[in-house]
Amino acid sequence: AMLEADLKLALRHNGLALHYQPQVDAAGQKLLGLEALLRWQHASLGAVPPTRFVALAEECGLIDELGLWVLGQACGQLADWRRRGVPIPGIAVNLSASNFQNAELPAHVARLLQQHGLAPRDLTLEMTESVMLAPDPAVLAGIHAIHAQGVHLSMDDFGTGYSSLSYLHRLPISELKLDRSFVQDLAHSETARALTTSVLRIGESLALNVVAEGVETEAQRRFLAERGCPALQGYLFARPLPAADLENWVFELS
Ligand code: G
Ligand code: G
Ligand code: MN
Ligand code: NA
Repeated sequence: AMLEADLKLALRHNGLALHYQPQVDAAGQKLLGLEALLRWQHASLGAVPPTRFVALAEECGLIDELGLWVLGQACGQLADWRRRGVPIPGIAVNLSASNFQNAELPAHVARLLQQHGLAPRDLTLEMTESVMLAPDPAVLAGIHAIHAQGVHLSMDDFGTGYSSLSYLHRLPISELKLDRSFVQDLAHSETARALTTSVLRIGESLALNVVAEGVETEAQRRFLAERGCPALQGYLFARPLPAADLENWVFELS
C-alpha cells in the first residue's frame, strides 16, 4: 500500500521518466526509431523495475492514467525533438493489455497526436501476446480503431507468450519484435537460430517489420543482418537513455 501511494505521487508529480532506446538498421548505421521505456527512481528503494510497478498500477487502478502519461510524454518529447531539428523518425510506446480495454484509448491517441502536431505514422504502440490471452471484443475494437487512424501496432516479445500464429492474421499489426531470449541464444543454440530465421521469414511473407531485441554482440548483429533482419535494438548500439543523452547519441551517429 505504501508503494502504491508512492507510485500515485510519482505519476502525478513528475517522479517518473521515460528513457529512449534507438532502433537501427542491420548495419547499425541508420536510426529507424526509438522505444520509450518507463523508469521510476524511488527515493528509498532506488530504481523500481517497470514490470513491478506496471503490475502494481494494474492492481490499484492506475494503469489507464499511467498509459496516458507515457503516451503524452513520448509525443511531447518527439514534438520537441522535431522543433529543434533532432532527426527522430518515430517513437514506440509500450502499453499493457488493460490499456487496450479502455474504450477511450483511440480518442486519446488521436487527440495527443493532434495536440503535438504529429502524424499517426510517427507513433507505434507495442503490445504483448498477453493481449490475445483473453481477446475480448473491446480490446479488438480498440486495436482496430487505432490501426484505422494510421498508428502502427507492434507485437512485443514475439515468440514467448501465447504465440498462436492465428492472431497474425486477425490483428492489424505491422511489426514483430523478436524476443531477446532468441537473440541471446544465437551463438550456442541451433534452435534459436532456426526460430529466428523462421520469424524473419514470417515477417517477410506477411510484409511485417521485424525488430530484433537485445542485440549485444557483433556476431548477433551479423547473423541477423545476413538473414535480412530490417531493424535491431540492443546494448550493442545503445542502452535506453535519458532524452538529453539520446540526443547526443543521435548527433554522434550522423
Ligand atoms: O527497460 P526494461 O527492461 O526495464 O523494461 C522491462 C519491461 O517493462 C519491458 O517488458 C517493457 O515492455 C515494460 N515497460 C517498459 N516501459 C513500459 C511502459 O511505459 N508501459 C508498460 N506497460 N510497460 C513498460
Ligand atoms: O518492452 P520490452 O519487453 O521489449 O523491453 C525491452 C527490455 O529490454 C527493456 O527492459 C530494456 O532495458 C531491455 N534491453 C534493451 N536492450 C537490451 C540488451 O541488449 N540486452 C538486454 N539484456 N536487455 C536489453
Ligand atoms: Mn517493448
Ligand atoms: Na521484449
